[in-house]
Amino acid sequence: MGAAVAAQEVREAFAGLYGAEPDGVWAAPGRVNLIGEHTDYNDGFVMPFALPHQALAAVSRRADGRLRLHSSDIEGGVAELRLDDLVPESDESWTAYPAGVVWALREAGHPVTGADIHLTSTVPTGAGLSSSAAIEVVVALALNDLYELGLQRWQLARLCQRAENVYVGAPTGIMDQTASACCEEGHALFLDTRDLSQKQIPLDLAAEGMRLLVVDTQVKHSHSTGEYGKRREGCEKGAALLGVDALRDVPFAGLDAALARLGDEEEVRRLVRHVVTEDARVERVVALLEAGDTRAIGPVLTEGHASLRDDFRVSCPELDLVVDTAVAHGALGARMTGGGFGGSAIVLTDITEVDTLTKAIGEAFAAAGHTAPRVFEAVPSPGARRLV
Ligand code: GAF
Repeated sequence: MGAAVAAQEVREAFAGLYGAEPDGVWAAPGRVNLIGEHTDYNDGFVMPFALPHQALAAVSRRADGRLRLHSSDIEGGVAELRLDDLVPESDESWTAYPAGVVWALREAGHPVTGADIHLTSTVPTGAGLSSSAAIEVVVALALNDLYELGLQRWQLARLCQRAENVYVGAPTGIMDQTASACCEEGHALFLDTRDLSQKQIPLDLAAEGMRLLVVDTQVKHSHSTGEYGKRREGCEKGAALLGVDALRDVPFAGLDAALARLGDEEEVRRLVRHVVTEDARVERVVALLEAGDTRAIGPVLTEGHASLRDDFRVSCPELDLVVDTAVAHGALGARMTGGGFGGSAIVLTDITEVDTLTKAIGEAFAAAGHTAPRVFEAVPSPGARRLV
């Protein structure tokens, strides 16, 4: 569906719900991460790009301290909240994401006095593709425009992360919100999560005869469950034991010495090894892409998967099956993407191998008795923007 048609549908749905045309319509995408996993809460490097799948929001201002929320993707009608009643970790439903953004804006002193919001999204949920960040960012961007707050994209991303960490209660990093807010069409975003400095790296796989497939294993995951938080705590413990602010400060050249200093902390040692080698992998991928050697990133992606599986331990049998099958059938590289514990993998392949790989992965899932995966092509797409 074209952007104009989608925007018109959202406008009409808003008018049907709230009895008036919205002040505007905004879009914010989900993302895949090419490389740089579980590095963002260690002040490290990441390299996501925006998906064509996006959240759309039709929004109008209100002046009476009320927030009305509706999603066409969820049963249950319009939720009506009072801004003064917004309290962190008080809401376990989907409304915590948009309400959390309003809470974070107000808590930071921005004069938001209410809104009517209608949302719809094509980002698959629970698939490790940042459906929550897309919702947060589209709401933040809309309110930034409507209330003329003048916040920059990276500031919106920080506020959205705060909404997710404090209001929703999920201890995630800054990658997903920054990807949704700052990615550009035709580019991957090389992001330093310490200071949010960014570089847009051109990525035109089709021009080089390649494709990037996303394989959604259909195994649902959530970052508010304990395992993600445990990894984060383990990394913080590693940084403390090594006397650095964050694991980003452990140089790759000094990794062996750092690991030796961790003594019998085997669990922490593995986390540290993943983060430090993963930061180095991001830098390798950036160097290869900038040198025009795109095919050579494949093995780096696969190496990253092994590190997430063996050291960081956030993979699962379905993700491993995608990667193993893809590599065995001629993929250039493959890895899980996002937080893990389910969700999606990415497969870099020559265009000539797309059908063979898709079939092989489907057959491997059927033979293992897993639910059939959903496979689609990912093209670097635009970041968040106003449509109408
Ligand atoms: C999830 C989190 F939301 C991100 O912040 C990041 O940590 C990612 O998992 C792992 O790289 O998507």
